[in-house]
Amino acid sequence: MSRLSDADLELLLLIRHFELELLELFSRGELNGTTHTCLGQEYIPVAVSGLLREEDFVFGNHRSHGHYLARHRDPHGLLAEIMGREGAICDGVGGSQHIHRAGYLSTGVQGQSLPIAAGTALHLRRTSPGALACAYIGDGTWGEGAVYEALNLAALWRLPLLVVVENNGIAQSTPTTRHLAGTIAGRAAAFGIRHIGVDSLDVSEIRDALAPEIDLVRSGAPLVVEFATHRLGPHSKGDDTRSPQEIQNARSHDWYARYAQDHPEQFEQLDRSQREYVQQVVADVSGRPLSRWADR
Ligand SMILES: Cc1ncc(C[n+]2csc(CCOP(=O)(O)OP(=O)(O)O)c2C)c(N)n1
Repeated sequence: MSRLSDADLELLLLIRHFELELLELFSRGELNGTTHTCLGQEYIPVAVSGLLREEDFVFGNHRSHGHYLARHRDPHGLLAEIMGREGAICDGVGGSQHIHRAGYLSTGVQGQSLPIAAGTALHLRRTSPGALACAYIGDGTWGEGAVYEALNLAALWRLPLLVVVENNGIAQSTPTTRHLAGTIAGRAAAFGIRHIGVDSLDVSEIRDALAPEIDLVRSGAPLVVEFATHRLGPHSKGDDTRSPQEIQNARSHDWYARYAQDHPEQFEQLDRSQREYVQQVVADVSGRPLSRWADR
């Protein structure tokens, strides 16, 4: 894999250790509800966020800790939100999935983001030419009708809309082959929308391939970028229906082990520092008082 800047590798490792610490907190009974980790998929928001600008708007989904951290690099606020502690991004009301902050919105309702992203793209075209709306969705979310209403208007109105598809081959417990007829590329083509497939794990390589395409989005040519990726963990908590072989296959695509092998010195140092940093975040946030709903 290409050698990354320390800043990019730190972000990758921040997301990885944040997710691992969340699972640890769950196993100690310190978190309520559920959570969807992006273990294995961290390189996607890291690669994409390097091509985004301050004035762009990012839409996340139910599996968005990495999307948020790549956008705002704020593990304290996110963990406080998830734990319902002081300093939470949305006063602890949104939790893991429902987060709003400048230039960023996530909701756990599949497909909900795309019509809103299309509307935001229209708004940005009028008020901030050159800015785009970027929405992350999974393969399973192509089963939602709202996706197609949004794609229709994005194509018709030439909206600066970037749809990032994290195709991890499964939606909760249903393999993509059992829920999706045809292809995502074919569905984008039906609207005359450009589609690019990415199967690389290499952040630099991905950015080189996407940079000129994302420039075109900014001038009104919507784009679907489909990442062939692998989910290392269960869908949320304790609901992994995959066979041991399927899980092993996902692990064999993990960027973490590959990068560690290719750049051991840089990796070991930054892996340690990010693990310790996230442990400090956990200690700090866990010790805070409960968050209170403020007037907004
Ligand atoms: C409208 C709606 N229906 C069902 C759900 C329950 N649900 C949450 S995530 C999920 C599967 C999502 O699969 P995919 O879009 O492939 O994303 P992934 O979880 O693989 O990242 C389902 C069915 C939901 N959140 N929203």
